[in-house]
Amino acid sequence: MRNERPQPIGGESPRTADRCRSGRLPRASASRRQARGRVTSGPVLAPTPTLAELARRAEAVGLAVRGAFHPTDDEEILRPIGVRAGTVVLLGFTGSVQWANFAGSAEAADGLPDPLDRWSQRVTGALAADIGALAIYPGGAPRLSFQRLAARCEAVHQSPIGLLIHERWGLWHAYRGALLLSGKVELSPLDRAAHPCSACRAQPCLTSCPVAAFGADGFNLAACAAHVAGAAGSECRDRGCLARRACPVGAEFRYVDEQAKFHTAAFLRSVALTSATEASRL
Ligand code: B12
Ligand code: SF4
Ligand code: SF4
Repeated sequence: MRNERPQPIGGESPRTADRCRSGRLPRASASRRQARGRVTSGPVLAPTPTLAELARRAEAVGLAVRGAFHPTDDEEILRPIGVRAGTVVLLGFTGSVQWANFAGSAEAADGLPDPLDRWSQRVTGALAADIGALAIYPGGAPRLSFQRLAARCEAVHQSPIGLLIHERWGLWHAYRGALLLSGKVELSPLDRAAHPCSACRAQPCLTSCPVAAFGADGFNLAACAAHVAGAAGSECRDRGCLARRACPVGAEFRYVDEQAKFHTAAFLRSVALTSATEASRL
């Protein structure tokens, strides 16, 4: 599949969006396969929405538009899914602004695994189906780098602790999905604000972790996870990563305790799952 040329998007049905959401590569219809490299005729496409219209629709389903970009015809970031798009629109959370939309949802209350992923897929999938876009997700397979997507869409920078930092939201933001549209949404040039970390001499994020998980060799995931899961880790476990909380940028957007606790629990589950998978491969 990787060697196939990217397929264009155009007037996809909800089923195509479903296939993409489920992690399977979207397959082009016979007519689109024949007309590789361009968006074909076929179903009448809805006019390409403006970014303001997309922001309004995203807000209505509980998400924020985080930015957008026009990928190249052979966009490296999208190569794993073999899809060609006119515009990629990134959706996500900023601080705790959208948290209540999820926290009050059926998924948050049903006791089943991965409630936030399921909520994100439901609301983003419905939006994608509405506008004839494909939806992709940070947890999808094949895995796409949402941090690299984000760097193309909005003014974010790499922080010393690996997370992307935004001049307004600081380290308090995340990505919930992206819409791939066939048309080119009109975009203003990206205003690359100055890197917030360049004005931060003290770099408290690097010295606040009780187990010094951010060292010269990168992030010590095992040390972090052991601490967070242990008796001494209640501060990280219940209120979120101390290193992240030490950052002065966007401090007013720090996650509310309920949100921080939810993410830390998800992080621990994900690390346990990864270790179990790796162990079963040995
Ligand atoms: C797998 C993954 C992890 C794994 C990383 C294991 C590993 N090193 O492989 C684990 C479970 C450890 C992890 C942890 C966290 N992650 Co994470 N993670 C992802 C995920 C789903 C895939 C990354 C990937 O494999 N990409 C594919 C490769 C090709 O792209 P890449 O950009 O080179 O990927 C690397 C980085 O993303 C890095 N990475 C991922 N998360 C983190 C976190 C930190 C602190 C660091 C240093 C690096 C790092 O690991 C990848 C492989 O090297 C992405 C979503 C996505 N699809 O991008 C989120 C993502 C990168 N994670 C995110 C977050 C927020 C976290 C946590 C802070 C979650 C939390 N608790 O709230 C924690 C950090 C731990 C902590 N102490 O708090 C956000 C980052 C947002 C931002 N502002 O930059 C993302 C984009 C998810 C999202 N929905 O927004 N994560
Ligand atoms: S504490 Fe300073 S160096 Fe660390 S992420 Fe925040 S601004 Fe950047
Ligand atoms: S969660 Fe706690 S242990 Fe893990 S990196 Fe953050 S401060 Fe360190």
